[in-house]
Amino acid sequence: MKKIYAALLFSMIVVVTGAQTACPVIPAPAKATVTNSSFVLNKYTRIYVGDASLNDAATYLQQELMKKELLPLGLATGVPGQNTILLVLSKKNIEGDEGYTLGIKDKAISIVGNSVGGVVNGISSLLQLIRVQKNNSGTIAIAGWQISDAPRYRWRGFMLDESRHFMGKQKVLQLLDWMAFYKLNRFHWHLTDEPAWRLEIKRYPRLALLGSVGSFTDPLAAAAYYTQQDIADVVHYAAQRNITVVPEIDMPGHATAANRAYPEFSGGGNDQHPDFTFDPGNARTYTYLTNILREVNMLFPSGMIHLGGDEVSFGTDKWLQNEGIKQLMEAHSLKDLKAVERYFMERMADSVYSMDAKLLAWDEMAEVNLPREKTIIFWWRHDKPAQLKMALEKGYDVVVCPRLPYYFDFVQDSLHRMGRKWGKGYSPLKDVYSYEVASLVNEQQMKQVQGLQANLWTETVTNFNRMDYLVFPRIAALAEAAWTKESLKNYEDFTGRLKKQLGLYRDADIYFYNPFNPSEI
Ligand code: TNX
Repeated sequence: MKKIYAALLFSMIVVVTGAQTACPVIPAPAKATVTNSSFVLNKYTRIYVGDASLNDAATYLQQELMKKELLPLGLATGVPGQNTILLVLSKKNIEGDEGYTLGIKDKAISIVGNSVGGVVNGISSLLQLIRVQKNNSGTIAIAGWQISDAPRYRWRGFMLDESRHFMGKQKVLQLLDWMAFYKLNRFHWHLTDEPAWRLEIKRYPRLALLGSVGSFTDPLAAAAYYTQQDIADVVHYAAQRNITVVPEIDMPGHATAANRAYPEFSGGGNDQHPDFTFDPGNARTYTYLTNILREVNMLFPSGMIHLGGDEVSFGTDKWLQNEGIKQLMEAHSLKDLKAVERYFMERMADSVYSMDAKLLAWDEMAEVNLPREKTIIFWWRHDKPAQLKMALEKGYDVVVCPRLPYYFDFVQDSLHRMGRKWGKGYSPLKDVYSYEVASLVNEQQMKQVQGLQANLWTETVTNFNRMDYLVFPRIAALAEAAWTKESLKNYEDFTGRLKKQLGLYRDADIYFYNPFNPSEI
């Protein structure tokens, strides 16, 4: 008798664990079990919104089902009946800040989140289950699942550089759709750099009007920038999808386009990088930049501004001949140009903090002394782990985005010519998936690691196809690395689930790289 029980128990365990790996969702949920039910989604299905704060989440679900499933679903009025998708807020039995449960039963689907973001994440899991299971028969029957899920990291980011090449609003909204589909929740928008300034600033109109002419590959490219209305639209669209938009206004380096519009604030550069820096020796530079940041802070309600701070030394050749800088160095006993850089950043940091915003910056700025609770450092130089360690030792929160494997301008396959590679350095799907920062960080410091981010620099990204080819399918691997606990990560299993996603890319006209058939284009 005992033996029979043991065998029964064993087969139940096999069924349960088997069911977990079979869940097709990317990123893999913390817990997922198959149930015997099946929900039929049709045009009579209604969406029940359990709390007014979930209206935007409902809109996200409605828009997606309209676009891809051609189902214009209405909202339920009054007490929810059968054939309903319920969106509910509750803190009970749900982990983390953005956790959720998703239950698919015969008569109803319930998505319960412990926050609006949690509900959005539940919606994205549902959308994935719908899309990878749907056939062409017209009816959409979704197999029963009971999922209970929460993210590993709170920062699951993607950065797009639109200074080097402008992609435009429609492409950005499409990117936000895919980010939400994979539960990425931070869109870092690199809007200013050497070739162009892409953001309207009302107080300094020439920034957009003159600064937005040109691109990395074509100095004569027509002016292209986001109006403040465009920004508001993108920020709202992102918020509906649980994505916080973080603007980057790079300084004091990478300032060439701005200096073209307002040369009086230029600190010069060199032949390779003309007018690369803002002028730290001119007191009016600080007022000018602070005025810009005030508008930026109004436009982006994230309460975070990324000030760059990278590669300043590319353009400091003329600083020692600058009278203003010489005086500044004397007045504040600044010994060298690094000290001037630090002074500049500390002063601009005060402006950011005075607006009640957090300051974000690249890892060069780990050297600056800033308040830890208001600063996040982005570690990008994979060949300089010391910089990451310094940031952590100083107590800063950190976002981890090492060039290899998280710079998506590096190619996915050593044979690719679209994009960058350095000798053997490129970023295959597997590296993006498998990356773990733990070997560089002690357990205590892991609490300061906010999460992971991929950065798409666009020097080589001249059109949408090139962008898609670099982003897909690595975005899915990034998402699982940032969402799923290490103990549940499994590359073989991931690639099995990924195969189904490629069909979705085809349906969406995405020009993706197929890792299972590298010669396909
Ligand atoms: C370094 S990463 C940069 C970018 C370039 C990128 C190219 C960083 C903070 N600065 O300006 O676009 O390399 O991979």
